[in-house]
Amino acid sequence: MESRNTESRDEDPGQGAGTAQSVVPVSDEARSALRRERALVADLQALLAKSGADAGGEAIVTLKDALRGLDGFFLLVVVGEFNAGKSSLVNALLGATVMPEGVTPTTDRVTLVTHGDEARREERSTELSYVTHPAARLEDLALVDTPGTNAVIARHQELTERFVPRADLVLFVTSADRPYTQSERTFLALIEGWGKPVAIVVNKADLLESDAELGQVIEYVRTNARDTLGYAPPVFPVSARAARRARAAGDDDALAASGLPELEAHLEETLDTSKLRLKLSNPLGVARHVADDLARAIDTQRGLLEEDRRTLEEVDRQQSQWRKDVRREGQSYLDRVKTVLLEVERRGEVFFDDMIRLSRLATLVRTEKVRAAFEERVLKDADAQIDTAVAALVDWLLERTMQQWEDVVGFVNERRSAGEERVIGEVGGRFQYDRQALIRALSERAEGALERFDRKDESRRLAEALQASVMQTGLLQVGGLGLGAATVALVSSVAWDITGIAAGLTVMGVGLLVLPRRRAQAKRQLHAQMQELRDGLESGLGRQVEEETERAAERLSRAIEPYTRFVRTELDRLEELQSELDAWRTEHAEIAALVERI
Ligand SMILES: Nc1nc2c(ncn2[C@@H]2O[C@H](COP(=O)(O)OP(=O)(O)OP(=O)(O)O)[C@@H](O)[C@H]2O)c(=O)[nH]1
Ligand SMILES: [Mg+2]
Repeated sequence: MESRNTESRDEDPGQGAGTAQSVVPVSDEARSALRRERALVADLQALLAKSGADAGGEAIVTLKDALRGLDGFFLLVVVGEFNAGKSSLVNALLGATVMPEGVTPTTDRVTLVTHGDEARREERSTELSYVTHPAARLEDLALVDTPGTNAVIARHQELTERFVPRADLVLFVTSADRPYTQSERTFLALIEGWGKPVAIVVNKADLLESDAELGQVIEYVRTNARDTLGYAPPVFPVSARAARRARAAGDDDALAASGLPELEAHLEETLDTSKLRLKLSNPLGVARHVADDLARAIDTQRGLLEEDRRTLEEVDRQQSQWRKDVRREGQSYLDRVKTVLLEVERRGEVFFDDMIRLSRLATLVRTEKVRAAFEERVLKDADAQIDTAVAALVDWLLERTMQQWEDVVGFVNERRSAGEERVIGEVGGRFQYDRQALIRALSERAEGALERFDRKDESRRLAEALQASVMQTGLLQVGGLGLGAATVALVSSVAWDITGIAAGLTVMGVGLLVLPRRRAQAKRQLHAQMQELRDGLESGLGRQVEEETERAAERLSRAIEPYTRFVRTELDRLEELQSELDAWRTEHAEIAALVERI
């Protein structure tokens, strides 16, 4: 994107050396309109600056130029396709050969012709020439000849298009032998977009055989121009060539026949009656055009942001769904661990039934043997099974966390491409830049999170965290040595009890009264221990899973947060901008109505 000097253009046609040509407001109304206009344009400049939409600063410069134009010449700008006879018309209007004419694209720079005591030409740059000429007509206005449009040389069209906003009145020249082409229609629409008043000249009228043909051409041009402009502009058939010749020969009839005097009369009348109004209308038209562009930029930005917001909401929705899923799925892993403990308890019951009986008395008093039997028959590989279940939990949790980031990468990449194909000017430079930088950063972070995701490391960390919470339940002490020792102590005490009690009781009595109670007591104790273990494990592991989930969710929202914030603040900013622009439009309409009455 080409960036241009935002201070001012280095050339400033329209700024006259003398102020005789500048428009001095004569009435209070005009003065008030002028004052409000300046404020209005300043407001728009402020809005533009605030919006960041004017990437190259071009609109600001255009507005500045329009304001400066208020103090300058009334600019009658002659435009049209190459070879239509613009330069010839300028020469005819001045009654002198001021501009070179030619059958190939001739005029290669914008040429400002103003009044001067002697004819002089000054090439200001490759884009602009200043010409002075003593013609009386130039005391009222400055004539601007422009390079032709639709020429092979694209730069010509560009120069002219860039000059259009400065015109106070546009003379649109079309050639009678190829009236109103498609590209002329496009160009006229552009002029209308700047709110310029237009008069159309059908030049080279001498090329047509008859008045009837000329009438047809005029009707054709008028109808089509009306379609483009929305109103019927004045259309003047002219032969610039015939007018020049007639003037040189002093032939009034021929001059009248050339059509030029009618055009001149129209120009004079316009200047007499509407010069000030047109002059004051110029910045209004330019400002409206700039405001329309701004409104479009706001719309585009808003559209993009609304989509972004929808996507972020979708991510949010996915996120809470993810949490729900993780919680639910996590429960089934916890159940696996609990099942291992339930199995231990069940085996314990069988063990007690089998162990605590009279016939086992001899074994029961041998602590070591009881312990070995308990470990072999009850505990078995419960430890290893719990380890396996916890490892499965770790794997699953890792899988789920990574998947969450993968989803984010997917959505971010989708948003990343959105808006990228838009032209900077259409969206706004700062906005576009910020948004893309944010999304890129987010995308990189999400992808980085996946890449850096060292499965081994992360799974070791998770496994350690989960095992720590298994430890905290005391499973290892009870389950390993601890559980064995406690049970063995319990069983042994039963054994001593029985032997003690047995001294005063019959064997029958022991078998019937003491043993069932002791068995039940042992089972209750084991059950209570196991219950406590299960609860401890469930809440410990559950909390751990919950914490991990929170952690992952938090990491993700932290990554997305700058983007979310951007979308929110930008939407707020746009809303504010939009309402300011609406207020601005109201003021614009009021001033336009005021100017219309002048
Ligand atoms: N028959 C006829 N030819 C004309 C008339 N006006 C201009 N021409 C010729 O048309 C050709 C182009 O005229 P220019 O005035 O150079 O046209 P222009 O629109 O300025 O062209 P560019 O500067 O290239 O954009 C020249 O050969 C002129 O002599 C006219 O009224 N009748
Ligand atoms: Mg020319």
